[in-house]
Amino acid sequence: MNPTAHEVNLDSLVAPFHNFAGLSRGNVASEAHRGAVSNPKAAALQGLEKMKLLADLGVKQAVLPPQERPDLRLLRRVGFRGRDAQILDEAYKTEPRLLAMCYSASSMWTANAATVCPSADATDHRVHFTPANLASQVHRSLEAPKTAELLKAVFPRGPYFVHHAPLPVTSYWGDEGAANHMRLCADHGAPGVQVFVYGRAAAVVSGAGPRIYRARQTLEASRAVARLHRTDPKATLFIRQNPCAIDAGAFHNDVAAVSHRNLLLYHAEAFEDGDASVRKIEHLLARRNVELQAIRVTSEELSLTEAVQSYLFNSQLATLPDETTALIAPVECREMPRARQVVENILEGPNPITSVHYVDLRESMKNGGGPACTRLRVALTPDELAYAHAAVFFTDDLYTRLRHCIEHHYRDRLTLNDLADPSFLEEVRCAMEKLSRVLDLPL
Ligand code: SUG
Repeated sequence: MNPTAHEVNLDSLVAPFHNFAGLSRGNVASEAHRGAVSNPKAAALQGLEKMKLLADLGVKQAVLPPQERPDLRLLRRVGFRGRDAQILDEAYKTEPRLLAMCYSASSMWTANAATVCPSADATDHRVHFTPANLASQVHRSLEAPKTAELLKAVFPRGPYFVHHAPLPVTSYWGDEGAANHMRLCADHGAPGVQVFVYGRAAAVVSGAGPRIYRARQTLEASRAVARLHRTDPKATLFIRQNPCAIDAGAFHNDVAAVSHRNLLLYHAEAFEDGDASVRKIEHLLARRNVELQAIRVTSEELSLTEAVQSYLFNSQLATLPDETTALIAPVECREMPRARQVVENILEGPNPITSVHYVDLRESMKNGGGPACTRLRVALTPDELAYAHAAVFFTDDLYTRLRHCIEHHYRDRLTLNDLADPSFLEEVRCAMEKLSRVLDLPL
């Protein structure tokens, strides 16, 4: 037990080529904004301001650089030839959707970067990382190799950190990372309960699944990650997302539920067997002498559709220095009267949440990414924290330098046609180089 452990929030800076290509099936916001004009500058500043808010609230915050795109290597691998400009031109003319896949800024949703197991939960007492293969979609599957490299750079191998390879990239092991994983505990440094939330069992052919969309996370992937992370089987649970929630647009569990320490904020329709899942979590936590504090929001209070529109359950929960808990909710929750009412009820209810901060992440939200999507939580003891790459930790100076970079090197208007422009590629390369210097991480 290490009660002084901290939870670090690792966010990725939004890339200068953030765009709306409508690539994600089952993600209603992404599909609805296909072809819209994006504002990469606003997107990056919105993400940065959210990081600053968390840092100012006393949460340990760290930043990853965006991943380099377009993935020209992939385009060459599938037969495009010539100079970079020719490849862009040819791909744009013949397979514009493929060009958009290679130019996606999707590494900004760091909750999907990996699953992390803190040392308190691993039987070998080390911190385990498994980058998510994101096998369900081409544009996201491109992220895993670089994610693995970045995580190794930030959490160097040695006495504390263990890095596993992403699971094989096939739909059998579809792995979406921490967005389909919850950890409940009394304190970040105390042994907790690991909850893997899967959408489908790849090995089971029959049975009722989502009717409209395909579930992304498989039980097989969740089991593999739990094995790799050496979690205690007596403190590990595998529960299934409600297929109806997936069909309503909750493509990841974190669109319908969020946990923090012993707190679970969830929609009554989030899990397939409803409250039986929550009782299982409660039972395992009780074995650790921890009492679950569950906040259940019913469909009468907020329908699944409203949950997906407001992204209420994609709020972040953060323990403040005075031990109260803050809800970091998207501004959409303030604007939708029924979501706002739920927030107000939560603030008045018998639970540790006493404050709300509404954050504007509209650019990310238009692609289906709310506050919780943009961060990967890593619980670290002081020794583990001291071993991590210091340059990525948020300071006022880092904030100022990143802000300067965004203001000078990011466009405020980007269309899908711009992706074919070789001068835009030059612009992107220049911005990426500057960012990698600020964060002292390789491109
Ligand atoms: O995988 N959107 C992402 C959003 C990920 C949200 N993450 C969590 N819920 N943790 C996705 O669907 C849209 C890209 C586009 O359409 O261009 C996209 O990939």
